[in-house]
Amino acid sequence: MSLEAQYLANKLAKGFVGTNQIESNSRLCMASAGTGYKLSLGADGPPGSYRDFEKADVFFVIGSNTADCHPILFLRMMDRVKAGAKLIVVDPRRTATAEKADLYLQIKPGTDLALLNGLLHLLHENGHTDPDFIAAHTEGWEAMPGFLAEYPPATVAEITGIPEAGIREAASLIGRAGEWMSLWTMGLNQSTHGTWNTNALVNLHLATGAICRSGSGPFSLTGQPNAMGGREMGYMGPGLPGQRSVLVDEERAFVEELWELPPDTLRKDGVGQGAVEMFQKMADGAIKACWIICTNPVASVANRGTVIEGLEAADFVVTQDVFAETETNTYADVVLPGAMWTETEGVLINSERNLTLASPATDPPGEALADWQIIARVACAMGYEKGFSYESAEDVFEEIKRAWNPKTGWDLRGVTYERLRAGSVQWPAAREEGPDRNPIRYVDRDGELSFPRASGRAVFYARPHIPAAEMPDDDFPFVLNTGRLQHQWHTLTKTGKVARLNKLNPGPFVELHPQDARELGIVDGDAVEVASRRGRAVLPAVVTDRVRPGCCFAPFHWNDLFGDCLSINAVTSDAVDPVSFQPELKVCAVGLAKVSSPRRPCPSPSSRLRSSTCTDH
Ligand SMILES: Nc1nc2c(c(=O)[nH]1)N[C@H]1C(S)=C(S)[C@@H](COP(=O)(O)OP(=O)(O)OC[C@H]3O[C@@H](n4cnc5c(=O)[nH]c(N)nc54)[C@H](O)[C@@H]3O)O[C@H]1N2
Ligand SMILES: Nc1nc2c(c(=O)[nH]1)N[C@H]1C(S)=C(S)[C@@H](COP(=O)(O)OP(=O)(O)OC[C@H]3O[C@@H](n4cnc5c(=O)[nH]c(N)nc54)[C@H](O)[C@@H]3O)O[C@H]1N2
Ligand SMILES: [Mo]
Repeated sequence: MSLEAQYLANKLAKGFVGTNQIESNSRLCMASAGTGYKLSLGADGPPGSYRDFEKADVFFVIGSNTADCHPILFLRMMDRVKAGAKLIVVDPRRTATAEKADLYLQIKPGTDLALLNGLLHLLHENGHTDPDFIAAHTEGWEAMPGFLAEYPPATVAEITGIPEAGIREAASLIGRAGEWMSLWTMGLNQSTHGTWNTNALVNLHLATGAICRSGSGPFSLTGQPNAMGGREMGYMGPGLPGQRSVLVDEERAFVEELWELPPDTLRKDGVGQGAVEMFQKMADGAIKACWIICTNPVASVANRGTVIEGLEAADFVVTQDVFAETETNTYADVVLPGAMWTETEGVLINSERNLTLASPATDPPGEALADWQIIARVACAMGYEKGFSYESAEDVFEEIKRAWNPKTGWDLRGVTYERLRAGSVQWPAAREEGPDRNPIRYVDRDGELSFPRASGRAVFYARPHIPAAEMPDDDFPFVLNTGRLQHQWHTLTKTGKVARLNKLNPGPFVELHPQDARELGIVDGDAVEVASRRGRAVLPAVVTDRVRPGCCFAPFHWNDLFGDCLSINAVTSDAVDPVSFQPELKVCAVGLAKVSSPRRPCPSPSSRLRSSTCTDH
């Protein structure tokens, strides 16, 4: 969704319908990073920029398959690596990214907190921290040395499965680096302690003073193209535009004024606990109707059985998509035709706060309209003409700019459609005549650093290692990891229609280690049942030592449109992080078994939707 559509969806829900029940796929994606940043630094969003890639001496890539999922950035990083920078990769699966590492740490799934604490233990022990930075710009360090004493290399090696030498080598590379960056994505976020992962990673930067200066900093790679914009528009949970929240009195008052609403219109109650809970509430009958825009939750939400139950129980379901056939549209009473970003105008904001104006390359087909227009028209038809009579996306953007937030530095005041037509602009952008690039946050014009917290200081949080919510046991002895492939995008509504991409990544599979395959009597291509406490999928085996023994991996791209028993989200766990409410999509306990009946070939994409219940194969 464009920034304008995200903004209007939230304005309609919170400002006019009067519900705080709005969620977005960021809850499956960036919620933990966003929540972690807010706690550690005071505001959401990375403090640095892509420019930092050109100055870093060490890249610490953890829980991110950058090569496949952020390929352009990966090439930028590899240019720097070719020039001598060192690349450390932490991932339980030996990905294309890991293949390029100077130091690859094949971590046991879900044990990153132990590693991060263990690295800080060594940085401290080796005298590689920056006491001046700690004293001037942080709080909470006093508690750290005692806490870190619990994470000596031998203990960390035991918990993480990473050899002690590898842990020491990583700490030494980071400690000796002049500038270093950490990059992370879903391997850290999609965890029941995802927020803590961000805190522990930020701790490393605070302790070494490697933050808010060129070439250094914690850098979460955003998933969806405009998911940063969405976070800034407050399109999930308690969010309000300009990095605000309904939970803060002054922020509600500010937005009531912006939206020309009487004081105390916005509710502070009824804020939910994430997307998973929202579907549970639908299943329980507490939520009666929903409008799903630009997301395909029947395929993408953890433990999707709850989503299906919710949609079946709801009185009224509206979906709004650019394609007629999606797993979720099947459950809709009304389907609204959205236009694609290539057919409309709208602003998108990327990981490094960079605003780009998309302009139409072609007209939308049939009755399709830009998402913001559909939302505005529905709002007007509901009687809210006063708040939703916009002539253009640009009108909406001009209103969005008024949500400038001096507290977090969120500032688009200097950005106009006209300026964006000439090129992209990175916020904070206060003035039209200001620079297009504003690469470092929290540093004022005199070079003074102040974090957006009352004390101006960032915080060290001591975050102990705890196991994932669901660990393997006798019934479900394997750990399932899920994620992406280089040539497919999420639920395949777009890439699944491109023959060339389907040739490169033709179908679903489950990877398992040769040792496990031998014990289970499985060879390449065998149909394997992947079953958890919640459901099952049947996928062809790929036997590979890319995964650790005891672990398996399946991409989540293929779902009901492609056949029965393919949806890995019928299997995944919906246990959530108690702080960010982000579900655990990377660790869940499963059983693996060879399916003896001959495997049916995977049908090609077809219009025929299969039943969502997977009974027989
Ligand atoms: N080709 C392609 N690119 C994409 C997308 C796509 O669908 N296709 N989607 C976009 C979106 S929205 C997102 S969010 C990003 C996601 O980008 P990534 O997060 O890089 O991709 P994933 O494959 O979900 O997972 C990343 C890695 O986390 C690892 N991992 C699993 N468990 C753990 C763990 O416990 N610890 C650690 N350290 N690592 C672990 C996995 O093995 C995997 O290699 O990609 C974006 N880019
Ligand atoms: N098992 C497992 N599950 C996961 C993940 C994982 O790693 N493992 N990752 C999670 C993450 S990080 C993410 S971001 C989610 C992604 O999950 P989703 O957002 O549900 O996945 P998409 O396939 O990107 O769905 C986008 C939908 O919007 C439609 N669409 C595209 N463009 C437009 C437009 O301009 N307007 C409208 N109205 N519709 C449009 C598409 O056709 C599609 O139906 O998946 C999550 N689910
Ligand atoms: Mo994502």
